[in-house]
Amino acid sequence: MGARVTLCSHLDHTGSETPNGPAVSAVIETIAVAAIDLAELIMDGPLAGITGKTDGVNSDGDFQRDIDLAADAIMRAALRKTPVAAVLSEESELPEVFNAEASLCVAIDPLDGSANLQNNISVGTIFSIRLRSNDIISTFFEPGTAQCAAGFVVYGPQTTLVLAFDERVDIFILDRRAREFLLIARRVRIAPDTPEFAINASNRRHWHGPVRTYIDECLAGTNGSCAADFNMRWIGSLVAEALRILVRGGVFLYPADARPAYREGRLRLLYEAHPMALVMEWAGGAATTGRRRILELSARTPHQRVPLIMGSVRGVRDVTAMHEAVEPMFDNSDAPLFARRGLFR
Ligand code: FBP
Repeated sequence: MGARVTLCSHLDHTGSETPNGPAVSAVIETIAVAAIDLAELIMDGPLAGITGKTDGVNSDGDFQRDIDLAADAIMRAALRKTPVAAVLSEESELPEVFNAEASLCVAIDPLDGSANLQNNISVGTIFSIRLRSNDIISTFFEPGTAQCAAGFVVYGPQTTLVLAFDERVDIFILDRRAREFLLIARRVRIAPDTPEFAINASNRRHWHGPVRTYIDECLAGTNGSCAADFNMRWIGSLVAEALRILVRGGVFLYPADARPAYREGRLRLLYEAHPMALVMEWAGGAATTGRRRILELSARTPHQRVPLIMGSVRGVRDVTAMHEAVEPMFDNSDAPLFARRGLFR
């Protein structure tokens, strides 16, 4: 890549057509600066007193580690200085109103996948930005199409910022010495047809028929309906899986399954699935529940969960075809009884 383009200079030239573009840029820049502090804390880990131990549970019943609380405090303190009316964080039960006159609302998972940190595996921050409606809190209950920007940071061997803004997706890497993000990939496009899937296969016995059939077809390789030998990846860290899809394609599935706590999936709509879906679609990929486009869904509760299938258009289309071949009432049935073969061609 030619000239060195910083996130700040990129934002100066992007989003001029977006309503409240300068305010959105200010929020993005603030999240990025806070992410630099968080990256340093994560890098130091135990050296900075981070034990990784659970300190309790959040309102949704997830274990909260000291690093989750530290990440939440860093992001919240940063966002207070921006034109943000309210913030919904994974770590608190309800949205918090910051500045009732401000024009934007932010949903954020300050540190996704914190359980991975003890093994030095990538974790991330995921964010979603919306223009506020008259009633501040109802902003969060509008469909994902209401997002004006979204993105995520991956704290891994490099600190990477993926930004969906102005209907395009760009990738930045942190220059640690200069403490600024530099553009490394513009207008990223997801490969439409990569034979690679990511799913937590230990849950196979709980999956519904369409998901089980799709994965069985992938595993059948050139002998199956997909007619391709598939590779498998599972990092167990949403941000790392999403970045991999942007870089080399493939499909990621975290479906609903038969376990009582997973009837609506595992991942959260407002600060995981919605922002990821915006990133995927603006990079030419797709994101669905298997039956519905994620961006058309509205949350009923702040921490609502949702099945998430995202990535290359061909993979997402094939999973969707498997669902369409089965009445929703039979989702919970064994695949061989209900799936039709030869759907992919
Ligand atoms: P948290 O929201 O609890 O941090 O977990 C989210 C997550 O780690 C995702 O990043 C990842 O895709 C998923 O959970 C992994 O789930 P599993 O425990 O089934 O591997």
